[in-house]
Amino acid sequence: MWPSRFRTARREAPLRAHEHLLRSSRVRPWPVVTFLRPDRLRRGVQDRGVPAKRVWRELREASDDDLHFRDARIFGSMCTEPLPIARRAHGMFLEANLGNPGYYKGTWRLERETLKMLSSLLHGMNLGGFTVSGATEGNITALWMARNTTRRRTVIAAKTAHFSVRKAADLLGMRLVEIGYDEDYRLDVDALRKKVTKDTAAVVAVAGTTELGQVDPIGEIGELCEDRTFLHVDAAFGGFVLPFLGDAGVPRWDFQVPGVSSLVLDAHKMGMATIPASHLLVREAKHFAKIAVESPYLTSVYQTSLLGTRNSAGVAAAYAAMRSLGREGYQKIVARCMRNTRLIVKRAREAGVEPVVEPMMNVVAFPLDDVEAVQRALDAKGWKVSTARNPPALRVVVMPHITARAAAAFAEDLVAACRKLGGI
Ligand code: 0PR
Repeated sequence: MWPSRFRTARREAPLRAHEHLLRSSRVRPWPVVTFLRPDRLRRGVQDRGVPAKRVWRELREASDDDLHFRDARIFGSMCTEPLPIARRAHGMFLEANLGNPGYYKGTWRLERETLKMLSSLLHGMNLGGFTVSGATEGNITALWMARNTTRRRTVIAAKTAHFSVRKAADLLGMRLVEIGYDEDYRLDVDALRKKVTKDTAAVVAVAGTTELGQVDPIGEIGELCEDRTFLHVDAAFGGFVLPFLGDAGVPRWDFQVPGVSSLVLDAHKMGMATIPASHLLVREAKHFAKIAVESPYLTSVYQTSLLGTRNSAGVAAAYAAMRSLGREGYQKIVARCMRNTRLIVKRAREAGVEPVVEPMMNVVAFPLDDVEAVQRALDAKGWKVSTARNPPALRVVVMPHITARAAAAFAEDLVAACRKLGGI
């Protein structure tokens, strides 16, 4: 039986242009799979190609129906407008396929250079790694390595971990043990201590939780895991924020912690690159050997990636973003996001709305009496925000496309909506 979301997708008529933009993503679940009924097909592949002009018009119409980061209305996404240089780099490397690296030595060099930059950023020595399509692929690959190296099948993660960990466990036939969190919504180390056993293949810790931007106590988790089990850090979001926050108040979270075995960070989130660009870094080479598959007719003898044909435009985009920004560039971007986040928190606080936790990064959540009513009111004003489950709250992600003006205008509308609907 299909889960209800899928059933909804099946029954509903296709959305009309524009209509979907007015609806809140939370209020009505999105169709996740499109089922086409033959009687609804307007056209299939036509025998003759249509003129390019017409194709362009169709593409423009589709793009006009999308939301765009440049409009500074999106507070519900962890992605942002890529840097112009990353965009151009992406376009330059559309043919490259690092699944067959011998043909694309230049792209391969860019990947190695990117990994070197990341190693130094993350306090790693001799790390192995490669570009992946996103933290989902990174999490799956890390747990695949952990399962094959340890020959165990249990994964432990906090309930606050991203749902991609659940996907990974399911795919890999591993048992996921979900544990609780402390009063700051960070993985509960005491609960972890009780659960780590000789059957534990891996622990997943998060540096920048999806819902609240919190960082699990990775220093303590590392001590617990060292020489006992594989520790994977999901820094999909935090990977390009934490190194640029300045040292004050940032706990150890990267390869500085000896127990950390692998780490994933998304360049297509705060890294300012294009989608898809993410990186998986691994401390010990032996883990790669455990997932290697012979690829005899390719220029590589073995493949150690989940994907065969590998996106390589994202490699160039990540390289371009990191080279052109440098530490200083990222520091400025992160500082601006944090200023805007603090401004929103300050205005909300003045109106009596406290965040769930003091934001460490540019993600903040406000617990409200009727979260969805406030979300709808903001939606009607053109602001896109999402919601958190744990606790139920309005989730605001303040990405680099948000200007100071947009943040101030959003804060006013947020306060007004909260006064009217949110029980303050
Ligand atoms: N780990 C963490 C901590 C994440 O936040 C995410 C994605 C992932 C893993 C998975 O990363 P990929 O989706 O890159 O494989 N977090 C966002 C989320 O689920 C992804 C996202 C981004 C969703 C932009 C929507 C959007 O508009 O919310």
